[in-house]
Formats: sequence, C-alpha cells, structure tokens
Amino acid sequence: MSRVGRQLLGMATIALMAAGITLVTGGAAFAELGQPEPWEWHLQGSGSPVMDNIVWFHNFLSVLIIVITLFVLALLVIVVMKFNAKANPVPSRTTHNTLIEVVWTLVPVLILVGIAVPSFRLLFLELDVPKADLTVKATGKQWYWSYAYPDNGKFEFDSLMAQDKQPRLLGVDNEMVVPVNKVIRVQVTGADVIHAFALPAFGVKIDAIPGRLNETWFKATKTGMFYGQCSELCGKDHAFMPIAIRVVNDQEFASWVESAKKKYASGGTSTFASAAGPTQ
Ligand SMILES: [Cu+2]
Repeated sequence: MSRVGRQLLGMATIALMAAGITLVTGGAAFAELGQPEPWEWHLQGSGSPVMDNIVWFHNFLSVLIIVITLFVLALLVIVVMKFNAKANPVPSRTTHNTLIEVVWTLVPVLILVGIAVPSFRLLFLELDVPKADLTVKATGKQWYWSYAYPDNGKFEFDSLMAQDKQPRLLGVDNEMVVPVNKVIRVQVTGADVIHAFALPAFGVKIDAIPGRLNETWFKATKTGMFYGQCSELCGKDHAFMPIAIRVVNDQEFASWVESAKKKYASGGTSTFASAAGPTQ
C-alpha cells in the first residue's frame, strides 16, 4: 500500500472513531439538566417533548451525514488507488452510464425527502400550540424580562439577573414558575428593542418584537431549574438578561401563585401596559 493510501486509511479510521464517539455520547446528558456545562459540545439534555424531537432529529441527521461522508470518502479512496496514472495507464473512454446516472439523481432526492418529512413534522409540532393549561406572557426589556400570569390573578413581575446567584450569569431574582407536565403557552413580546426568548432544554427560541405578540409553547416533563438567555443582540447588557424557569408540581405552583399575587400586587394592572409604553 502506498503512503497516500495509508494516510487516507488513517483519516478514515479517525472519522469512524469520531462517529462512534458521537453516537455513544450524543444522547447522554452528563451535566445537570437545564443548564450548560463547561466544554459542552452536545445539545443540552431535553426537558420537553419538543426538545426530545429536536434531539432525535439532530442525531438522525448526524448519522445520515456521517454515512454519506464515509461513502464519498470511500469512493475518493477507490479512485485515488485504482485510477491513478501508475495503476491505470490506459484510461477508459466511457462517458455515459444511464443506470448510474438515474441512481445518483434518485438517491439524493429520496434522502432529501427522508429529511423533509421529519423536519416538517418537527416544525409543525413547534408552531402548533396545543390547548394550553396556562399562559405566561414574557416581555423582553433592556435588560431584563417581565413575566405576566393573566390566568392566575393578572400579576406581573420583573426578573433580573442576580449577581450573587449560581449558575453564574443565569441566576435571577424572580424566576418564572410553571407546573410540571402542563402545556404552557408563552406569549412573547418586546418593550423596547427586539429580544429573543430562548430556553435550550425546552427547545424554545422565539423573537420578542415590540408591537407584536409571538407565541410558543413548552411542556416541562421534569421538575427543577431550567435556564436560557436572551438570544437577540439587544444592547449593552444583552448578555445579562437570563431566563430562569422553575418547574414545580401542582401544589407548589398553587401556593407560589398565592404568594406571588400578594408579593407582586403593588404593580397593579397598569403594569400590563408595559409592552406598549416607552421605557425611557
Ligand atoms: Cu435582550
């Protein structure tokens, strides 16, 4: 075997090993659920059905890409080995082969259809808000979030990054609290500039645009803390307006609502106009 051949073989082996590692570790979540980990390179662990589907689609595409890449690499290796000037001094003069032309047109079309079907299914799952158990309105402001609970006594409160809380840059003073295993409809808007409401573990990312009400949803399947960040560059403190969602059971949620009604009552109903009014 020539030196080039050995090098190519080595590269193929490394690619195969990398593919194997991806498959083994891709789905595993080593870190705490709902937050990033140092040197993270895979998706955050899933905490909602939408994210389950996103993780599945990601893994499916990864396998497809790895198989196609290895196939093309193998073809290149064969061409380099078998059809170089030394090994094949008199080249064939073939220019057409109907069968192979049909195959290399049809197979990519079938692959694209195979990607399109689950891709559209996922898009519709994200876009179609199921019948909601609870609506929360999230308003992006420079530079914090406000959460309103129109179904539970119409209170609204601000959620600002807390310097002293962990995880660093993700902890807030007042978390958004939602019940577990309930469909939460999130209405998202911006009060000043465009922000974006994003929470990786729930597979949620939607723009918060002034004068417009966007809608998304999630159903948290596990209790605990989940963190996200504003994901649209919105000014100097864009990096310091985290989103923290505490998922609790029904009883804890009910008692939180009772205490929140009292705690945030001072804001009054006028705070509901916050999205419309200027903040300067
Ligand atoms: Cu922002």
